[in-house]
Amino acid sequence: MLLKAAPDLRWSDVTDERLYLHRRDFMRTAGAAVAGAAAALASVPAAAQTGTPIPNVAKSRFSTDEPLTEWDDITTYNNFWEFGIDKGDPAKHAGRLTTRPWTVTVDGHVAKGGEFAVDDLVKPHQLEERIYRLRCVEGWSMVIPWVGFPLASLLTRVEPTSKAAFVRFTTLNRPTEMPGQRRGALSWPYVEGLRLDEAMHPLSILAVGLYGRVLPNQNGAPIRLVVPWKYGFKSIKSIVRISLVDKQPRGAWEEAQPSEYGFYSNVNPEVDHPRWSQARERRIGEFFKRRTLMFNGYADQVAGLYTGLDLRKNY
Ligand SMILES: Nc1nc2c(c(=O)[nH]1)N[C@H]1C(S)=C(S)[C@@H](COP(=O)(O)O)O[C@H]1N2
Ligand SMILES: [Mo]
Repeated sequence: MLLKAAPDLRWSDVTDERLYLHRRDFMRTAGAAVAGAAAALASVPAAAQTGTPIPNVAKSRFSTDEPLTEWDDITTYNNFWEFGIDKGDPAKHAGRLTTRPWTVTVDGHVAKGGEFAVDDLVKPHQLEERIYRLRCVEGWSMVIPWVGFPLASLLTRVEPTSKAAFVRFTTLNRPTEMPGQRRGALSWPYVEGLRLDEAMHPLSILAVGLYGRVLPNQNGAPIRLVVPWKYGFKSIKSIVRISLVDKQPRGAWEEAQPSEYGFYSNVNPEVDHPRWSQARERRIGEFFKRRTLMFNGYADQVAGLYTGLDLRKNY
């Protein structure tokens, strides 16, 4: 049941802005995949691809229609501790990260694992725009138009075996390009995990872009996880390994502070962080705080994953 992308284009192909807009118009009116090749500039260095428009992005019924957070806020107010702990550090330092060549190893309890060049990993999948709320455990939130594809379509492809119960994700470990990794703020590399059924949920995506453009490094290029009903730290950036495992993985934050950060990390306004309330949040760009919603507003879609689980204990 894997979706096929239009075979003539790669998500990382370089096209110029007008061509991109024209393609979108054409798709809207013709309602068909666009034929013809993009002006691919294979020799353009990876870093230059950041911000490049991505062709053939479909709309998704899973998007919220709330107003979008501005590009400048999404790309300059970041948590990516590999580049420093201040919100402005990732935008300052992540430009140095080399994102090609980049391989993602898929291993563990899978029949068809391996080491994949990131573009090969992405290519078979129909890219979609997914406008999701993101709620950081620190008490702020954004509305982000990601470009990505369901994690489930990748997992289905690699064929998890019956022993696979969880998915463990690992970020790149490269202190030469990630100055934060030369300090011990967290234990590196950053790791996060999901239960297999959470990973297979249609809302869980791997993102490669935002606002229709190749993902800026500070947002987790070349590929990052987005799980919108969980606190933002579960949405691990710059992934190099996806492992199907039988034991519940221990994430970087759980490792650092197990009394404050649990495995589930579902957004829950009724369970306070030990040092602050989680009842309200500040939407970046807005002045007044708003009420935080259970499962970040995705309860209708995901509450069923947790029936029978005590969400106060399993925070
Ligand atoms: N590897 C890695 N992934 C990470 C983080 C990090 O420090 N390192 N921070 C997390 C946190 S706390 C949040 S809120 C989101 C922020 O994503 P954004 O900067 O794209 O909004 O990324 C998450 N993914
Ligand atoms: Mo966060």
